[in-house]
Amino acid sequence: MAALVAALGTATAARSVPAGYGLVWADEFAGQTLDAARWRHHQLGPRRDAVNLAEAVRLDGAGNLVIDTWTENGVHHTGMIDTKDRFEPTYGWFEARIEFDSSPGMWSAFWLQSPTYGSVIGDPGASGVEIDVQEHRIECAPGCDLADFMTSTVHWDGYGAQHKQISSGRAVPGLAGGFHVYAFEWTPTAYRFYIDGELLWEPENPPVSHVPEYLLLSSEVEDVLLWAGFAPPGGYGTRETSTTRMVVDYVRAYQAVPEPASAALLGAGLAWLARRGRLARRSSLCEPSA
Ligand SMILES: [Ca+2]
Repeated sequence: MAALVAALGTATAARSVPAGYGLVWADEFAGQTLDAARWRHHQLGPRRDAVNLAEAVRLDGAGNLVIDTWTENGVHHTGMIDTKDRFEPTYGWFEARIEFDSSPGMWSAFWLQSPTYGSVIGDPGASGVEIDVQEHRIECAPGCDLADFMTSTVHWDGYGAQHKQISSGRAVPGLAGGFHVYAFEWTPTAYRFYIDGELLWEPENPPVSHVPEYLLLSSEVEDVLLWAGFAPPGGYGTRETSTTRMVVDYVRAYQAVPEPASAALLGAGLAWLARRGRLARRSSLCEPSA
């Protein structure tokens, strides 16, 4: 019995999706090729200090999406994908199980973006916001070690002079090694960021987006000391030899499920019975004692 209780306790602790949510979209990356009905390549061509290529994004045939980063002839290559025009939810619970790489000069992320980001300055609810659930880097400056940090950020009001952001970073021992589940809950009033089922950040009075947003998985290179550190002098290795990669086991999206009609009827019936019981008790109290 004790073993059963312990097992149930473990199962409860590991379950991170709140009650009331139902799965509405997912990619378990079980096939051999990226599903074009779910994903598209994001900004192919030069971006920052790399060139995004479609072939940098692949399924490994063992149930994982892989985004490789490599260097050929002095040029870094990597990739990004998004769900634009395919899956653009408003509100929900979004989670991805990811193993990040720890190479300097690059970072990888699981994030959401609004197709109308920055269109109405001063109204992030109508424009949408950029939500970085997790941006993984290992450096940010000399002596700065971010390998075990979960860094979540919300950007709004464009990327120019009006740009605003709130950010939270917290050390999570062991984050740099192995898979972890990064989750984000977006409600009409709140943002909550989780790792492995543990709440890490819930900003007060956040700029909540009330418009559809698409999901992104990305790796980028920015060969700058004060962001992700310098890239290795010789690059990341060739496509065949590089071990710099982001591996994603799954991405799942859940949204609030309306109360089933049968449950609502049952609830109304129980409420009626309770009222009737109270009335009956009240009337008996009013009856004159014998
Ligand atoms: Ca998988």
